Amino acid sequence: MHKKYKEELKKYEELIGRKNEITEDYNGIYDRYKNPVLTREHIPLTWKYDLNPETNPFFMERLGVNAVMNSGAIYLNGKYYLVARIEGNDRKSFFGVAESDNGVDGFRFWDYPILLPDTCPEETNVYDMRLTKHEDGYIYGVFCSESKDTGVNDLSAAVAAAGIVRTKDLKTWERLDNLKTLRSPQQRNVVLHPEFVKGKYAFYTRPMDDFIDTGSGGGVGFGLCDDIEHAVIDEEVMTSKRKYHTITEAKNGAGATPIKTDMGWIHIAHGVRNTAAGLRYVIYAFATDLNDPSKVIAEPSGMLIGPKGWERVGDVSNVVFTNGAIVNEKDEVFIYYASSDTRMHVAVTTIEKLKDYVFHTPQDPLRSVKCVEQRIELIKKNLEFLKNES
Ligand code: BGC
Ligand code: BMA
Repeated sequence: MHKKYKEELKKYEELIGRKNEITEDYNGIYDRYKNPVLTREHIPLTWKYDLNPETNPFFMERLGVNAVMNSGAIYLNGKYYLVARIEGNDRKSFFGVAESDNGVDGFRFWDYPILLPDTCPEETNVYDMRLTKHEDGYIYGVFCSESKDTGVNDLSAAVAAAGIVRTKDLKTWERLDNLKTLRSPQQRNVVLHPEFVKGKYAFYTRPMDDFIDTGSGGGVGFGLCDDIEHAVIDEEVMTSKRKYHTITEAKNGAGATPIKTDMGWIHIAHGVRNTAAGLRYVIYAFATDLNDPSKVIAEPSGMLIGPKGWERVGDVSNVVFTNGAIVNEKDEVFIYYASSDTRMHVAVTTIEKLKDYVFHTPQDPLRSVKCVEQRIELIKKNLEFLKNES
């Protein structure tokens, strides 16, 4: 055995064994944890090195990993699972299952990454899986399946579609047909709703005209389909809309699988605006009606999570992105989010707090003058409250 192997293994075990702690960063809405829950250093050494000194005398990485990010999340038999997007040094992404006992530290990858059934010969890259425990008994994974756009003379032109797999144990994965949306040429950020709606499978979609530009796509869409094995959506209605001069101006998309509460479905999504420094991604929340999950019933103003401190820096800087959250039996909510397409973090809250946040945070009045009025009203109430208290 190479002596470097022992050294690196020791570092790896120390990293996995490291306890996480809550940061001092307070907002009352959630606790942000200090250490990332997954990084590229969490990738097992066996995935990167050839351990045999005869064929790898320098103990060199043969297949390096660049980043671990945008992870689907699911709670099964008391354990917390992330199906992470792992990006090799070759830019291709793939999925791997990491498991933890408490959801905030100790995440360890299973021995092998997931080898998806190779059913789409044109598919070049896969990423950002959302996991849905559906009432039909399966766990579905919906992810972005990306192929080269051969219709134009541009080497970087791509087509994004929603790939669908299902499993019962995160070990054996069955690949179904990619989702077809008859009215939208491209799809990314598609999420399967956990329950049947009007007896059909229901998807949150993100209609867009082009690979990057959502174009006429107005926001997070919603559509029904009869057959999950050959999923086709005809009509997409709008749920959370993109709006001028808000955090969703350039694009928005569904994130974690919606969380069911007695007041409505809570959605944790992402919003994007354009800046001189590129696209800025933040996380926001909204709620939809229990009986009609496409109908928005509450939309708190602004972002829930924005990139902070060193989270701002990475492969694609100034980005936080979520595609997975877990609710445990104590009604604690673990929001998993990646920063700057580089690493995974967790912010923890509860169902009670999330409901209070979503239903009692004022809406965005959309204009500065109205925002000041909104804030003055709060200050006035507070100053009166403080006067009466003293
Ligand atoms: C990347 C994604 C990104 C998308 C749009 C893809 O090629 O892998 O991370 O979200 O392009 O920019
Ligand atoms: C996208 C997403 C993510 C990524 C983000 C920022 O459009 O689908 O994969 O985190 O861009 O690069």
